[in-house]
Formats: sequence, structure tokens, C-alpha cells
Amino acid sequence: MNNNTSKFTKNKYVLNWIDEVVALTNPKEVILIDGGESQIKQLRKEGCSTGEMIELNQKKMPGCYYHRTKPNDVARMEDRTFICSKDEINAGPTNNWKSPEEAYKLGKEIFKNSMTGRTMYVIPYCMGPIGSPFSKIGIEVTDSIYVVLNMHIMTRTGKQALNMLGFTNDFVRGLHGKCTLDETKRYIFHFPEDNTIWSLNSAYGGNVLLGKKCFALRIATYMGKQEGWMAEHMLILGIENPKGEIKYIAAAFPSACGKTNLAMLIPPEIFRNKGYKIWTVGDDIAWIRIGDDGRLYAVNPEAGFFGVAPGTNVKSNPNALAATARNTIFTNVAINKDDMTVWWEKLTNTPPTENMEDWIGRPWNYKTSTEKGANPNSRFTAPAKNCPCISSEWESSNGVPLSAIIFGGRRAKTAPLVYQSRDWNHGIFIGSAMASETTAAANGQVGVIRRDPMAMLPFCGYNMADYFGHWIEMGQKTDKLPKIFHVNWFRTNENGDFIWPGYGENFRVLEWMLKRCENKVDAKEVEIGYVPNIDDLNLEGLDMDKETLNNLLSIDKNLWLEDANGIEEFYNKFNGRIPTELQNELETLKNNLK
Ligand code: GTP
Ligand code: SPV
Ligand code: MN
Repeated sequence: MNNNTSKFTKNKYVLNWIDEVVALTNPKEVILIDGGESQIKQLRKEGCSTGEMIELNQKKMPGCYYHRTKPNDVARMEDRTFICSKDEINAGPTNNWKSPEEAYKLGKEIFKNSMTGRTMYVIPYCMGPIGSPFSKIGIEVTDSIYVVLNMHIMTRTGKQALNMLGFTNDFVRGLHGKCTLDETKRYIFHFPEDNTIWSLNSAYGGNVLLGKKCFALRIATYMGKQEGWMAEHMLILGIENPKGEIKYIAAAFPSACGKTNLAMLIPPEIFRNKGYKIWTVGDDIAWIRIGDDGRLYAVNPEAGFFGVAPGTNVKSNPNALAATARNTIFTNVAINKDDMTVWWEKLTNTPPTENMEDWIGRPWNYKTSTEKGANPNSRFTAPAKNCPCISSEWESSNGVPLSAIIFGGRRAKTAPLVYQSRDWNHGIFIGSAMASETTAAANGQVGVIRRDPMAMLPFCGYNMADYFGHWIEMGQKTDKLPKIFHVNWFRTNENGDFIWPGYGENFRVLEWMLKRCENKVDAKEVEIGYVPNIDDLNLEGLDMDKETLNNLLSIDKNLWLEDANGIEEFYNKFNGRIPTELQNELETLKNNLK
């Protein structure tokens, strides 16, 4: 059998593991991904020849390709995702759990000979900038060209990663197989104590691009707990002021709740004219450490954006759109059959032609069809370096120092536009108490409110009560902590319309936060923390009256009492494991609301 792995590495741990995987899955050949462009070109060609990939218009969209997944395989599958720690208590009440023995046994039965007749690809990759002491190495084995092409955009692949690994055993073993794409045998197993991930019977995004949610969040949260750092579901952005100073903010919003959009926002004209600018460091994941000066530093471990397509357009997010102009993979959007370009809901008001194919591959005419052209969770995979507002610091090996951390969710009621925590532990409480409406990013019903602490409910690789404890411990190690805020762009009026215009206008809220960080404005202390004094939020150039803003910032005590009960119910699931500091914060909130 052809296996070129030993040509690239003499690392015994890698070679032995590949031998094991080959013995289990029985591929016809093994190809190591070297990270070079010529191999990638070859794989695109091969993917197109089998129909796995579709070539898009190379004149209008150079280097762009298209992929469709099975209609039953279009989002993360939270009910098929497991944390396989030895003790069930270490997975905690918010994760699905299987014992490592059971998961390995089940996985082996399904993986057995699953690659017969197929090619197995070995993808060495680095999460974080090459050479950074904070970066981590993974190797993903997969039988999917789509996965290889995506991982090549989303991570730093190939020889550079193998070089960093050297002869050590310090890498995350990721094994992905499409198997038969049988939904009833679909599993995403994480073995945090073994640095191992097994993904079976899926071919979609977060289930199979193992560097992303599986490694950079689920496994990395566990690593961070052991090693004293944090892995978070956060965008990272820099705000440049008219003096040219840049302050950095990280923000955790649940899936499909606005991270990519906030990370790339363009400030309203009145701020642009003054010289304000936003720089993107990352749009989904932040690895955060305490630096030598005691501040928290954030690194984006990824190299690309796996962004939600619907809703992205020249007005809402021109930077994301520009990032997808070349070398991008589109998944489950609609295709314009006249010129082989792509389309999705709200890209333009009306689709460019009646001659289109929808995300399932059916002929689609927007004039006669009542269905959507693109899947609501259709995505683009674009290289971060394509983004016009990418920060000069995005590959900095130490990361960027954080002035503020934001939590936020999608809430029609209850949460005001913005409020600030009284201190670090109160901020952790606010994060732990987050709730948000579910979205199309995960399988299941959309629009249902659920508690999603720190936007990490589906991504924490160990007991979430201990994860909160880890946040508290991080805060005890330094007195140079960022300020913590909570935002809600999604409050609605009696007609169900969003009250706040969102997108670029969110800059107005960021500006207030920075002023708070610099002690330049006062705020009003209310039951839940600090809210802006109405005149301190700059509404210049925005068609919104003070009354509407007042309404956006108002706190309905009855709704908050209901929420406090919801938080208590959530905490109770942990059987006394929630840190006392957070229990006390909950008591304070309840007292404040009395
Ligand atoms: P993941 O990639 O799943 O983690 O999502 P994300 O958090 O990066 O969300 P994204 O920025 O892709 O936005 C998801 C959806 O929310 C898109 O349809 C956006 O158009 C919409 N959205 C983003 N920001 C805002 C906002 O400020 N207001 C409103 N109303 N909608 C927004
Ligand atoms: C999310 O769901 O938060 C995503 C997309 O960023 S996925 O890679 O599928 O997790
Ligand atoms: Mn995400």
C-alpha cells in the first residue's frame, strides 16, 4: 500500500498511530498533506472529478469551490456529541457522556474497514501562529477531500506543523471517517484525557473540521484547565481611535449570534470621519493567557473564517464578503447556473436569475419556489488573510491584550442593550447566566431560549461548574483584568422587529465600553450591574429617539426574577458543584430584585 507519511516525519508516535488507524480502517492508500499549493490544486481537481467538489466561476471567483452535504448533515449534532472522560462527573450534567471503553469499542466497530477502497489523508496542523509557544499541534486523519481543503484554509497545515511537533507525543489525535454517513451511527467522541477525537458518519463543519470546536474548544478547555489558560468561543477585535491607539476586546456570543459580524464591523460614518476603525483578530475562538505584565492576552488559533452565509451582504458585512472573493469554499448555498457563482438569502434583494440550483441540488426558481435557496446554516470557508480589515497583530505569537470581555445572546426580552458587571466575579456570574435563542448552527428546534453559559454550552470539554471555577481562579492570579460587559442586539418590539439596528451601529456600544474602561464616563447602578446614562451613548447620525434607547436599556423586574429562577434551576443541575462565589452572586441578584 502506498503510504508517504514516513517520508515526512520520523516521529514514532505519529507513525505508530497512523499504522494503527490504517489497520483499523483499511484505506487503499495514505497521503500526507504537506501544506503546499500544488497538492491542494491536485486535490481540488480530484474532488471535482468525483463530484465531491464543484468548480465555481474561476474568472469571477478565482480559487473558489462549492460543496453540498447530505440534507441530514447540515449542522453540528449536539445530541451525537460526547465527552468521554473516565468519570462521568468530569463531563458534567451539560454534556453527553460515554465511558472511553464504550466509545472506543463502538467507534472501532463502525470504523472497521470503513476506508476500504478510499484514500486516507493525514493532515498535520497547527492551532495558533507557527512558532508561538502557545500554539498546539493536531493531526487529523480523514477520508474526505472536503475536510482536507477546509482544514487547509482554517488551520496552518503540513510540514510547518510537523516541524513544530518534532519528535514529541504532544499532539491531538483526530480521526474522522465519513463511513456511510448513517445518521443513526453518527458520533463525535472527545477523549480529553487521551488528547483524542473520533468523528464518524458526518461530513459537516463543526462535526468534522476537528481543529475547530472539537480541539480548539472541547479539548483545549480541558488543556487550559490543567495548564492555566482559557479556550473560549470568542471573537477578538481591535478598536483604533483617532489618535491611532488600539484597544482589544473579546466577545462570546452563541453560534450564529453575531461574532463574525461584530469582528469585522465598519463604524458608522460619524465615527469613521473622526478616524475610528475596527481591526479583526479572530471571529470565533480565542485562546487566552496571562501575559508577563499581568494582562490577559488573546490569540486566534484559527487561520480562516467558517462563517454563516445567509444575511452576509455589502451592507451588513462588506469585509466578510470581500474575504470570500477568492480561495473560498462555499457549503450548502445556492448556485447561479448561468455563470456558476453563488447566492444566499439577503446577499441581494432578489436572486440574479431564475436559473438556479438550491442547496440540495434541485432546480430553483425564486419566482415560483416558496423554499429557501441556501440552507440557513450554509457557510463560507475563507482565508483570514483575505479580510480587508485583518489586524496586523492577528498572527502575533503573544496575542493581543484585552481591555474588555463581552458576553451576549439573542434575547427578544429581558437583557438590555448593554450592561457592565460590578467586578470580575460578577462578570463570570453574568457569563454563567447567559441565555439565548437556539439557531440553525446546531440540529434541532430554532428560536427556543436555553441557558448557554459563556456561549460554551456545546463546547466545554469538562464539568461546566469546574470551568466556572477556572474562570474565578484566573481572576485571582492578576489584578489587571479586563472589564466584563453583556450585550443584546436582539431585543424586539411588540411586532417582533429588532429595536436596535445592530451591525455597524453596534460600534456605539463598543465606544461606551472603552470609555468605561478608561474611566471617562459614569454609569447608572441598577439591580443587574451598570447601565449607561442615556446621554453617554452617542446616537449622532442614528435615527433613534431617547425614549427608544431608554426602553432598550430598561430592566423588567418580573422578567429578571423569572430569569433568576432559571439560573437557579440551571445551577441546581450541578449538585452543589457551582462555586460559592457564583451562588453568592445569584443571591445578590435575587435580593436586588426584591
Ligand atoms: P458562528 O459562526 O455560528 O459561531 O456564528 P457567529 O456568532 O459568527 O454569527 P454571525 O456573525 O455569522 O451572525 C449570524 C446571524 O446573525 C447572521 O444572519 C447575521 O446577519 C445576524 N446578525 C449578526 N449581527 C447582528 C446584529 O447586530 N443585529 C441583528 N439583528 N442580526 C445580526
Ligand atoms: C458554530 O456553530 O459555532 C460554528 C460553526 O462556528 S461550526 O464549525 O459548525 O461549529
Ligand atoms: Mn462558532
